[in-house]
Amino acid sequence: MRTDSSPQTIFRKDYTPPAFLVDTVELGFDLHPERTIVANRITLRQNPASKRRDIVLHGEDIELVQLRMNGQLLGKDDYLLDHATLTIKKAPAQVVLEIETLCAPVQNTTLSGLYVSNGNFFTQCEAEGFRRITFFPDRPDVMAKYTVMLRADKASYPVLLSNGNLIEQGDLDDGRHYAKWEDPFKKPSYLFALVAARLVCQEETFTLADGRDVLLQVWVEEGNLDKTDYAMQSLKNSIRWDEERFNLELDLDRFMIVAVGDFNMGAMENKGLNIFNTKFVLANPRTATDIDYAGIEAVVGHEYFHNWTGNRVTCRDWFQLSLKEGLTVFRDQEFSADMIGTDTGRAVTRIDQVRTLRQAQFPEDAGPMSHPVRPDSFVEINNFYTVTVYEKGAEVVRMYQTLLGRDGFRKGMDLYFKRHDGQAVECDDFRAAMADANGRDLGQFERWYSQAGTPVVTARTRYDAVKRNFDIILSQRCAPSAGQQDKLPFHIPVAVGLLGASGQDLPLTLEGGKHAKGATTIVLELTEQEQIFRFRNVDERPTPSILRDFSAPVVLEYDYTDDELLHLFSHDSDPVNRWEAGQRLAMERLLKLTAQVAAAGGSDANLKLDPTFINAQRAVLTDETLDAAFRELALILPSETIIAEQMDVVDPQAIHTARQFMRRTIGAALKEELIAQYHANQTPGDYSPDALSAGKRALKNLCLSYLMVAPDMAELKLAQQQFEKAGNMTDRSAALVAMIHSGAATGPYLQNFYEDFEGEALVVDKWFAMQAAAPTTNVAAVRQLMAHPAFTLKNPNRARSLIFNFTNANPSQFHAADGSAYDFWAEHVIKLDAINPQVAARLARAMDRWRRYAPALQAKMKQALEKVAARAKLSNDVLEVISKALAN
Ligand code: B3K
Ligand code: ZN
Repeated sequence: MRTDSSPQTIFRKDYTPPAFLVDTVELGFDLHPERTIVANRITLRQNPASKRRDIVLHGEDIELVQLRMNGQLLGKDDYLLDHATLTIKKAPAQVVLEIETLCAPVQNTTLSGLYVSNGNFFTQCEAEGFRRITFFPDRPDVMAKYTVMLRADKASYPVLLSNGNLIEQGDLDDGRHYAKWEDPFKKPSYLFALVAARLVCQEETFTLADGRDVLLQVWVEEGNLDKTDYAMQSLKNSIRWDEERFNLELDLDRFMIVAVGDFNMGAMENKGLNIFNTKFVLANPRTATDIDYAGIEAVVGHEYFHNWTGNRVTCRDWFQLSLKEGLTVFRDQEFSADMIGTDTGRAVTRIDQVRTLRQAQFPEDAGPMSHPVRPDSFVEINNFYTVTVYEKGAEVVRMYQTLLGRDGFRKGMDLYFKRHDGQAVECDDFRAAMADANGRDLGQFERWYSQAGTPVVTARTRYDAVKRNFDIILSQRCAPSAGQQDKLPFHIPVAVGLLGASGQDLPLTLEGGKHAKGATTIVLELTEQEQIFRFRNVDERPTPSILRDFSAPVVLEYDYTDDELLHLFSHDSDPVNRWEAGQRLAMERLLKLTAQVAAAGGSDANLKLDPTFINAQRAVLTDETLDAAFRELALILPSETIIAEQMDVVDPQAIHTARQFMRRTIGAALKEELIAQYHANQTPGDYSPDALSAGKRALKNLCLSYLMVAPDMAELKLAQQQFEKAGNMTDRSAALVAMIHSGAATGPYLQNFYEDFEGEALVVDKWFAMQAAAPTTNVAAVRQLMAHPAFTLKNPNRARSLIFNFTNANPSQFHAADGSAYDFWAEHVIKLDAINPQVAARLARAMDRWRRYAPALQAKMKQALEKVAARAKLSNDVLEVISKALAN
């Protein structure tokens, strides 16, 4: 909470090295929910790289009991203490500080620092939570060795965990016990963790590539041990994968994952002691969907991979966050793709990544919170754990691999670790390692880190039948963003292929290019504002397939004809561009239909969908040579949010009506084929989350959802039967969602689902989420759901399941003409802010794109934003988001 100081903007250019370095940290915890005593003994020494002599320690919401310097008790005149820092002026060169503080974990609803969840103790220190535990130079470039002594009541907290290795444990008086942990590696404070809890674990000994045996544990509450297999399997797969792909080994004797129900984000990579949101650990076929399983694999991988990219080599300052996050997301994406192992499987994961970028990152890049992958300033760093830093950051890392090749990328990684193991470094250091290891100049590539906004690449082509030349003229531009009026050209890899009339890939000869003979995809490097690329020996006018595999995070403009798009949609050997052609065909039509609905005052009475499009959809749906997972993606229409991003003035109701019309029309026209595919893609037998089975379920359930747009009795029955007979959560929840979205009476089914899963918090979250996102659920219905006894604002998963799914995934209701949902939003940003500023600030961002709506909606949105802004007591988190939204 903002108390006696107004928010300060912190700038990357103001970085200075720490005045003092910390060598060792000895922490002692006497854990008690109301009153925990923390004893902290740190050895510090002057940093030769700094001229300053003051020791500056951060501290927040903790009470200082006692402070000693080199054995001497310090009095109030010996240091300066304010709400955020403790400063000792002109300290000696070598210092031992002994600091005793008090905190009240059970009162800590922010879930940052030390807190209590369901009676157990957990910590979350990234980015700046360690200062809520003890006074410390809480910045990532201060790396130290930690020893941790935990003491707590043995009956209530039988399990005591911290980073590294357990070196001692035993009983104390009064029913208490202790455990002492030592982390052999130097680490920044944000990677500290402790757990004191009543938990049980699944454990296993695992042999590393070098023959060493390590202990792997997954800790959960009793009663959840039947849901830990997949997390454990994913952990073992992650360890193996990092050994094989990057030659990186687990460096500890023990690696633990602990699940907690109250958690602000997905998971946290604390050294040797990863703490996870239960959502990304717990799964069995009865409670978890295919998407949940995929999420567990990705997040377990992600946190494990951080052990090298983030922990061994960490960030110099928080502006460098993407150094570890972009790289680690890229690594987890590659891991998930390799786990599927097929080319189409890999493409399907790539398509998912493109959808996320368009759904969330492109809008962020074009909105008030727009920032470069390496931001230049922030008020609250927690607001910068964004899709830009993570997902666009991963795209930037992927482009190195596209430009340098897989081997070149690996060389760059090897050099990066060779140079920087044990250090806190910058994004520039990573780029330098990539460049130096490959003898390449990547100077211009730096602009991907420093310039915000999504570049637009425009392509034109010309064919010379006499000379047999095909030219692709590429140009680039990027709209201005906050503080960046003029953008310089980016270094953009544009992968290109050319299709002949019968759909085959033409062998490519690029003028001036050095490519393997017979290559059918070539990466063009666009570095100037405009460039011409000439292909020789082209016998016929080809159809260009541009930006294959989505080789750069850009918007591609090319004036494709419908015929060309249909040609690509049926033949492109690059599955990502094949999918993309279908999206373009759909988007063109969706935008036209939306305009027609708007012009007709909201009516869909006279809309038409051309048979060409329907036939193309039919062809893909019934093409048994294609993976089910790919067919499903090819048939999903662009989301309402993505459609909205293409419009100058957004009309959410018209978009919804047009998209629903299109779905209903496809559903009716392809009814027979949809039913046939529904039956052909059943997955009888034991549930398995593998990609092939998951793909079948996805296609089958998409068929069901199309059939359920305007269902007849037989279709309704199909959904009801699936709901009743389903042997897994994927099918069960898909049937229920289809019923809810169809507007059919679902009361008893919802009730039945709730009763079956009342005791499974993650499934109750789904129950709230599916209702919140249904276009039939208005704000009044959401308010009613909030009165349900299972609802609470205090648990982030629960708050997100209902409130965020309504504000972010139900646009036609959130933007109801009377503005009532905006009032609801303002009310809950304010309520949540008093509990948990990080969660509140995420909700605050639902209004980011308010300026793009019709004037009447805009005015109401502005009012809601101003209502929040007018509150006297806002966290810096929310204040930053709201003031940026309102700023001109
Ligand atoms: N590094 C953490 C995120 C911490 C978020 C702090 N607000 C999880 C991850 O990216 O792996
Ligand atoms: Zn991460």
